[in-house]
Amino acid sequence: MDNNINDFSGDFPVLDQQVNDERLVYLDNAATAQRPRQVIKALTDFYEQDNANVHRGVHTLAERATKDYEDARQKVQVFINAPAAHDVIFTKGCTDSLNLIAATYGEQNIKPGDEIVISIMEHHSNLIPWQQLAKKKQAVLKYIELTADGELDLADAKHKITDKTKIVAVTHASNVMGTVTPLKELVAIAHQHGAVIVGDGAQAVPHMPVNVQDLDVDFYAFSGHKMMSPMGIGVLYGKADLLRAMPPYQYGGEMINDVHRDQSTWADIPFKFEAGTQNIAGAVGLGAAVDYLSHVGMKNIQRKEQSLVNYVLPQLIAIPDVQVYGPQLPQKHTGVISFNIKGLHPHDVATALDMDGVAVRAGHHCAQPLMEELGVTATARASFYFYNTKEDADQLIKAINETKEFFNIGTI
Ligand code: C6P
Repeated sequence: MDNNINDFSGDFPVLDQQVNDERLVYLDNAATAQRPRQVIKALTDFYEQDNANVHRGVHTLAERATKDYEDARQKVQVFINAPAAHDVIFTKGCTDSLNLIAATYGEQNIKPGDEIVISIMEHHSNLIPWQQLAKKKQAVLKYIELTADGELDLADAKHKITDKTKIVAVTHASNVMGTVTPLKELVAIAHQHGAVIVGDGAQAVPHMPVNVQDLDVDFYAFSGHKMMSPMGIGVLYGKADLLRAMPPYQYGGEMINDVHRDQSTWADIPFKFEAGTQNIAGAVGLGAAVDYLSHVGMKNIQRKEQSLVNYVLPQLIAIPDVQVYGPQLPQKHTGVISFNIKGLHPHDVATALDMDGVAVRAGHHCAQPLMEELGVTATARASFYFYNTKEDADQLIKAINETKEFFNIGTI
């Protein structure tokens, strides 16, 4: 185990508690991460000192709030290496960002007979917007399939992406199997065929260095709350020429240039896509989360999570009657691990683990087509973040063994 960046316990007040008389082990980070004191303080400071609406007032608080908000945008720009701050649009979250692209770029560019290509491991947020757009426009929705060990099948992607493809939309990391997709290669294939490509970074940005210019991705979406910011704030990155050519998503205050009785013109990016009062405090909190993550270092975070997976995955796979879905090799995994215990419903597993203080998610994880592909209706899912420890992994393994014993699994 890499112990370099092991002790963050003091920074995360919520982790310092017992549930059901056991030490809390929070392994539901793919659903939402916990917030460090630094992010909570940034929020409190904003509300106690600077709170005002942005881009509207000339009074001191309005100017401070505007600076805080735009500073947060610049922090995100640097964090993902976007070419300019105006390429970073604040949204409500990853779901909102993906819907924005479908409702604007998709509406404008998809015609009958065009093809949209996604993968079978997509979260519903990167599936339903394209499914509904395809239906509305009489376009064809195609799915890139998985290899036998749960990775995105690049050969199938080469086959599915054709000159008829107008949009490719693929997750950067699976929220079910922890698989990292070859996004850069997919970008190259999509561009060879003249298609734009959308990356869903919800499970990637919090866990690994992401460089949108190096990926050369056209659009990239992610949520703040999975990277320790407040909920209700997210990001859509887009290439400026594409964003400028797109129609607005919503109409209202602050997204306009001029409004007359019969016609209106739009503000430049990013404001064209930020109609109405935004989640200003959320953006400030996201900026603080970016500061925290940058201070720890995304490479360090990735290394720490990898060492946790190296430690826990082989132990999990070795437990009789436990099935792990997706890649079985730790180096092919993020900190997300889905599993089932033979004969038990994942909800019962999650409830039993909670009795031992271990918080995991159970269900279809908003990826029902993937569940169908895996031949299950649901899984239990443990998802690690850099503040988790080897002791957390030990408590998970112990709790799984106790759950098996409690339900007499493997003893008859
Ligand atoms: N996945 C999970 O427990 P929102 O809900 O907008 O913040 O993020 C949507 C989303 C999009 N793509 C991927 C790959 C995701 O994992 C998620 C959110 C959570 O797996 C909640 S369902």
